[in-house]
Amino acid sequence: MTELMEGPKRVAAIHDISGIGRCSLTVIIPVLSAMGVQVCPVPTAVLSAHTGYGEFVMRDLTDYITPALEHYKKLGTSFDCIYSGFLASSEQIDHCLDFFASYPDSFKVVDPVMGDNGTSYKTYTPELCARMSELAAVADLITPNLTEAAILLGEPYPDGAMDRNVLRSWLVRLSQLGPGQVVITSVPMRAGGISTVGYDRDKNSFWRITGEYVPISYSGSGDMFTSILIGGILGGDSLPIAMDRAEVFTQSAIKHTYSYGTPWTDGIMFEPLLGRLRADRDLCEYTEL
Ligand code: PXL
Repeated sequence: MTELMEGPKRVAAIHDISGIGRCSLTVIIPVLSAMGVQVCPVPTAVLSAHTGYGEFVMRDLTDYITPALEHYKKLGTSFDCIYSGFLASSEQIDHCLDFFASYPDSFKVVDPVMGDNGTSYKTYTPELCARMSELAAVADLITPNLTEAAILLGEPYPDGAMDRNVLRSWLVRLSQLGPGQVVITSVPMRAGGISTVGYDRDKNSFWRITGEYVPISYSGSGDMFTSILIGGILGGDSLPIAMDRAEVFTQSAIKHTYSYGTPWTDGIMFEPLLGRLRADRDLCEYTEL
């Protein structure tokens, strides 16, 4: 009889930790923990505040990832999933590649964090952006926003709403970089609304979840979305169900935050809502793209 693995699933999260502004590890750890998943943080940098503040203090931890990986290998630690995000240097691409290669059986998720709203983040060099496709190449799932999808494909940032067929071709082309599953977040659609769209190459299926437009984009929303997506998939969700789970919670956290009128830099307010991540509901809001 096959032995069932007991206990929470374990995710190595290769991201920065920012003191204020709710993003990366300060979102990923509580969200995945609330879903019953253990997060093992592998910090890429420590920042006083995320880069959207313009001014911040940053300590680059490029020399940390490889020794940490060596330690985990020595201990024989296994991870159900390895999830990379904000990186502090282009060398960290090599360190992430080593991490992924050391765990061939883990579910590999790359959030190719590089920018938003058509511009790249302050600390992201052209070299770091150019090398992000090397990480995408080894991933099972990537979750770029529209800006990051355009950078990965070498396309200009779309200056208007997107057509369904163009979007389908972007999803397929991103998958041709390597990953079997691709999810693009925050896409303004020509048919109306802001959508999250997904593609599963093995099933040759395209999915779309339509969200409500809120005129402000809070830091950490993408980290929240991808964390819930991972928690759902590790719990057995299909891609569209996990997308729906992630979209519904993230939307409700965005609306919750909006009601307080806080600046976008304060990030997505989720603390009062975390308990809901455990709640069951019908996850059938998706449609075919
Ligand atoms: O949420 C993406 C992100 C993660 N980490 C840092 C950031 C950002 C986006 O601004 O600045 C430090």
